[in-house]
Amino acid sequence: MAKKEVRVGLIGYKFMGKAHSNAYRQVPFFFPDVPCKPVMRAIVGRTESAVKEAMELYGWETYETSWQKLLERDDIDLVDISTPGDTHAEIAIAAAKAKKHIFCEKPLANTIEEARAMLKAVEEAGVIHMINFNYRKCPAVALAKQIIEEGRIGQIYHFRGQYLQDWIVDPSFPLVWRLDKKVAGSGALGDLGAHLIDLARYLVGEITEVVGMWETFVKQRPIPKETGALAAVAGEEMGEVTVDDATLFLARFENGALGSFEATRFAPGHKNYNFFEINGSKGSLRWCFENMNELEFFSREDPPHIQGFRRILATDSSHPYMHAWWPAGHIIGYEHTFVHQVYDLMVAIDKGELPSPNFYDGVKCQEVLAAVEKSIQEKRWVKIEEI
Ligand code: SOE
Repeated sequence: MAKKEVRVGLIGYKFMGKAHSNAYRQVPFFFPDVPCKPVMRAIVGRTESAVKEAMELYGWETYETSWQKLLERDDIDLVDISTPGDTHAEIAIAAAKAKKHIFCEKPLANTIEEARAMLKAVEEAGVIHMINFNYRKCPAVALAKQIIEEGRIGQIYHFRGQYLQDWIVDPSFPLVWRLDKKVAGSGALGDLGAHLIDLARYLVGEITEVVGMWETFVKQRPIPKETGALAAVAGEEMGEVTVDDATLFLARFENGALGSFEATRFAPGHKNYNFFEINGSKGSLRWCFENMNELEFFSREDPPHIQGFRRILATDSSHPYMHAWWPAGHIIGYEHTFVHQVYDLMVAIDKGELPSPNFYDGVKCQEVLAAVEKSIQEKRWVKIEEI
């Protein structure tokens, strides 16, 4: 029997647009058990020549130069928002009104008000919604969740998260949109910290209060004349950086655990170092995206003479999502995390149930982002319930 089709309209064709396009292509190929088949119906971008080129390169059937046009089409079931944060709320609220399912890039929005309005809109419309916190979908991270749920590390005491990059450490690196508060909402906090917050919520639980600090080390940068994924060519004129280069914060969790978080774009040598360590009464877990297939696990239940961190290569077919890929030991990479998101989304659409993470998780993350910002502005601990 032919599979149900989910006709997708993707808005955005740069870094994330490419990663999402690849995911729609790969899911039916690698996951024969996927219940619905994504159909790459339309891609949207403002610059006609560029969006046409993306359509051809990525394999979309048609293109539009306005997202409003996409929403008017009755041959689109799922709207994928892969644009910067300042556009998410308007598009998502309109897409929900048009009764489209929605897959949205992180962070959900640029403000908590927008994020809450988005959640309200999808709930009222009764559509399926998902947010792209793709690091949850690394098999080793999903395995960490399983190990925690099996009680193998016991009561959790600590979450230690670091997300370190270095792509803007050069002061002559241009003022790209990720450094503009109006477009991106915040800097390292919303771009990188949001992933850590999501991982912390996924693995440990809800955060109740935070206290933070941030810094913008380079305050003026050249305005770009050309931009790519995370690259750009500097122009002559200078402009003001309006976001944080680095943000650090401490947190308390509902279950009594303590958290420390560091998100920075000023850590030379670190390209995409998304790291956490979790310590519990019975053991510890440790993971870093730069070795994304590996999870380290220490168990106090091992006999003392052989205790030590063990390295689990999470590529066996018994590990989450790995039934679809290669024989054990044949590792996977960054793009696969997006394939797993889309796989989960297709399953959710088929069942008519919400996938995880969804807009609710987006709002919970946004509350923490807002609380960190408030704490920095007011120089005090801020409870999440104040947001
Ligand atoms: C840039 O910092 C970036 O591409 C983020 O926007 C992504 O969310 C992260 O996964 C990798 O780094």
